[in-house]
Amino acid sequence: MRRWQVLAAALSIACRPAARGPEGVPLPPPAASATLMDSTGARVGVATFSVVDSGVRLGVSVSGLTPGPHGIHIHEQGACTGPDFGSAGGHLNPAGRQHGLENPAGPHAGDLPNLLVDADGSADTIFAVSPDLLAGGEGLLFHVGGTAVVVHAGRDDQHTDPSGGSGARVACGVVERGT
Ligand SMILES: [Cu+2]
Repeated sequence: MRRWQVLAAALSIACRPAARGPEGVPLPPPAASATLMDSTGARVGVATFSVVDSGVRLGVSVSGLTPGPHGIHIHEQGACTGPDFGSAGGHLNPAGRQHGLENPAGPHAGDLPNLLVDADGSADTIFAVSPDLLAGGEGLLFHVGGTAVVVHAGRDDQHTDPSGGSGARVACGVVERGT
C-alpha cells in the first residue's frame, strides 16, 4: 500500500460515526468540553460544545447514573470539588433571571432540558443551547472564573427557583477549551 492508503485505512478505523445534531447534521469538533466526574472522582462521561450554522450544540454522553430524568445545568464557577460539588456555585445567570425553561421570569443562561437516562444508566443526547455560550469563540462559558456542567440526582421541574428541585449534584465537569 502507498502511504496515503495506509493513512486512509488508519483513519477509517480511528473515526467513529460523528455525533449528529437535532437537524441530522454531523457535529463539528467541539469548541469546548467537560469531563464529567462523579462524587468519588470517577469519570462518568463527557459534555461537548460545538458551534454549528444555526447556533451551539451541547452533546452529553454519560453512564453509571440512575435511570430517569436528571436536572443538568451549566454552573457559574469552573470548579468541581467533590463530594458535593458546591464549588461549582449556582447556575450561570448573568441576566439575573429566575430558574427554569418553563418559568415566566426565566430561564438562567445555564438552564437545560432534563437529561433522560436510559434503563442501563446511560444517556447520549444533544441539546440546542444559546449561541451566547460561545459568542466570539468563547462567550459566557469562559467568563472570569469559568463554568462547569453539573448533573443532579433528580428531575428538574423547570420552574422552582433556584435549581428546579433537582437535588444533589451527582456529576460535575469543568468546561475547558477544545476537546
Ligand atoms: Cu445544577
